[in-house]
Amino acid sequence: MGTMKTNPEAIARCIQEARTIAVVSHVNPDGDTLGSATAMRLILRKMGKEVTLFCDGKVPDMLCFLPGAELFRVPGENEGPFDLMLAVDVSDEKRLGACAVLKEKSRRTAQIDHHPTNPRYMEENSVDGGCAATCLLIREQMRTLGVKLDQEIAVCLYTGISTDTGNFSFGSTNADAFRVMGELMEHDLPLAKLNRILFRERSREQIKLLGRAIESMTFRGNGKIAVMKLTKQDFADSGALSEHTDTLVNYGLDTVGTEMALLAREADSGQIKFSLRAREPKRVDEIAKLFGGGGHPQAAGITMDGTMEDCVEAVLAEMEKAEG
Ligand SMILES: [Mn+2]
Repeated sequence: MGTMKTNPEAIARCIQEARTIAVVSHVNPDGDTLGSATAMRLILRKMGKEVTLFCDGKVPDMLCFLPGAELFRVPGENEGPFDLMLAVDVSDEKRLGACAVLKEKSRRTAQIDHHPTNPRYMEENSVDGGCAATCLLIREQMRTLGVKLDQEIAVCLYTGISTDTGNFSFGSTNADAFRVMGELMEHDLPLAKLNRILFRERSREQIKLLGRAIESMTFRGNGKIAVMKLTKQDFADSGALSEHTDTLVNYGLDTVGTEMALLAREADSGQIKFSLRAREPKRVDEIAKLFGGGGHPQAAGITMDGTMEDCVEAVLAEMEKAEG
């Protein structure tokens, strides 16, 4: 991988020499990639550039407030050509999805990212694997470009910084994040309003489903494993969709005394889908692999065929072994 260092000067040269710029976010877009891209659009427009936003994936409802969120699209048949393609927060080429075609339609390619595993797949790569969010690197890039902050850009940058740091609670949160945060506040960042949208509001369906999930919670492994189950009936009664299960498993792990959590749900396909979580040093990725799943050490998933009871007992047996 070599040394991971940002190179805002090289990116600035690419930008200065370009007139038309394609800014690209990653598939299954999150707050950091969309915040980075929408901020970049505002920054580049201040420089008189012609900007097009691309993303292979729908902008989540929660992030539709971002200025320019409605402009994202998948590349069409006769797209471009562009002077520059700039990917933001895209950890590897596969995460470009259908936007990968823009590489051939752009005279130059560049990226800004903060994933330590980034293989530097563009011509110019400004990558800092130790940075908490790509939006922090966008702030650095603005200085090199000589573009000043304003309230709209502050909203975009805050979205990426706050979501990638778990609202300033993950281990990756550092002094840098707070220094930039201070600057954003000086530009009238509507903090309370954005916090409500990003971290508190849920749809009625999600709240109803949350109730079902919590009601189903039981404890195993001497109380150290929280177990939640959602049936097709729970989804039908609440009106929620399977995408609404996203963060529910965290309620298991947030219960005092637990070290691992499991949420199992009946998918429309009839299969059983698992979300597994663990608190360090416990891990769930190896357990997930045993059942053909995968993920990160502390957050993994599995899809299985079988009845809810059989599947849950099989996975729980392995989790209890790991709990020892
Ligand atoms: Mn990110």
